[in-house]
Amino acid sequence: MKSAAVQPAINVEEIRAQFPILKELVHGKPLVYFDNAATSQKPRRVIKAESAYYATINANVHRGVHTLSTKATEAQEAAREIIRKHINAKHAHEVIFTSGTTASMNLAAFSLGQLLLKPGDEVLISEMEHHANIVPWQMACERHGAKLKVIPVTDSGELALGSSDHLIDQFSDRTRILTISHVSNTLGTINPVKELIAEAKKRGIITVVDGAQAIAHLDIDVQDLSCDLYAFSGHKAYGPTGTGVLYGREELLERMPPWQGGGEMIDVVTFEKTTYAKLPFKFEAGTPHIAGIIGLGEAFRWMEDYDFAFAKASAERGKSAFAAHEHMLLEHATKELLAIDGLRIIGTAKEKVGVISFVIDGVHHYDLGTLLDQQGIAVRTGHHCTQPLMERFGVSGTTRASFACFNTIAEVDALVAGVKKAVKMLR
Ligand code: C6P
Repeated sequence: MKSAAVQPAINVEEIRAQFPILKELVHGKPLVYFDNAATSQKPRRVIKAESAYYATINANVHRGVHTLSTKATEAQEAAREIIRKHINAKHAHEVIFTSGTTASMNLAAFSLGQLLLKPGDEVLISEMEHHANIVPWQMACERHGAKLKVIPVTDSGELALGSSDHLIDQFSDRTRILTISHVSNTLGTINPVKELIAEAKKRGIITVVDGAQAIAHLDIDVQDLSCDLYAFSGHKAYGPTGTGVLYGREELLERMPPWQGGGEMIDVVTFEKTTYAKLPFKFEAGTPHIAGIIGLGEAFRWMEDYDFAFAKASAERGKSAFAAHEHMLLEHATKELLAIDGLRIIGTAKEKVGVISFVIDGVHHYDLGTLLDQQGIAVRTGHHCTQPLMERFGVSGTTRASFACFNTIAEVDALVAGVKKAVKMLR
């Protein structure tokens, strides 16, 4: 393992060489991919691991005694173990495979709703949540007669946590669940989730973290955070689409009822009654995305090799070489974009990952995104599945650039030049 003190800057060219898609041309121009918050690109190792499963060991898992099924099961469970290690969960059975953060949140909201919510109870979220961390809880509240309460967001895009001796003024004696994003997909804000969780715990409130935008950028230690549940998508962390995880603390998962019924999640089925399988299988009904999960395991091995290994060994947990590189890109982009007349950044929190959202007077984000695409530059435009947050900032949408380890300063300069060119054409 490398130590933080001697950690060299990452070798971006070496990293770029591992992403085949970066050689693609878009409209005859080299691809500049700045839509990593929507989905990251995949290194060759991940693509190979997924196709090797289909080419050599394709079989269902936990179902057969034959050789291929045993090999597929071993490969899937090895992925579970590498993810356990990466997020520092106590047990591998606390890692539940899902199809992504959306599925993880629906599982959490359905099951915790059944377990905890009574009429008049409250679920606390924030104004910066992605729809995946709003709608499932709204549905659970409707089912159980509970209320959704919302922590507001400040002008800089941070949580307005109150000024009294309570860290969060919004906690009440009816709050049962706090569910909050670790990092905002639209603003890039890193929320103080560890402190929030500590406050919630003092009051016996169950805590859920949406880690979709944190998993590829921060060093996640679920025991250190002390959260009850932590959700993320594999495809935002260099892994395949259709993969995700819900981490849960063992004692809570044991108490939570299953979300979906079907094969593999049962112990004994009769027409009168079904008893459920042990963790994690109680929450994994049906055939999983085996190839994807194996690819996801390889994505975590890849991140461990190239990035996080040093962070785990350092005293300064939470820092990673990728994050430091992305932060440098963020600072450069912020400085250069702010020099453009009429451009305003939405989300200026002190603690941010490499996400930059902006609006420009007299320029529609959709037109800007289209003109950038013609220059080979991929950004996301629109509301980013955070409509209440757009309303808070009084905009219909933004243009968002989100950075990954393989992006370069030259690409940021191409974005800035592209924006300037587009503004001239559109104004
Ligand atoms: N945000 C974005 O462009 P899924 O789609 O299930 O993998 O992830 C949902 C999700 C949940 N929470 C947060 C904070 C997210 O950012 C996302 C996905 C993408 O910002 C697609 S909308």
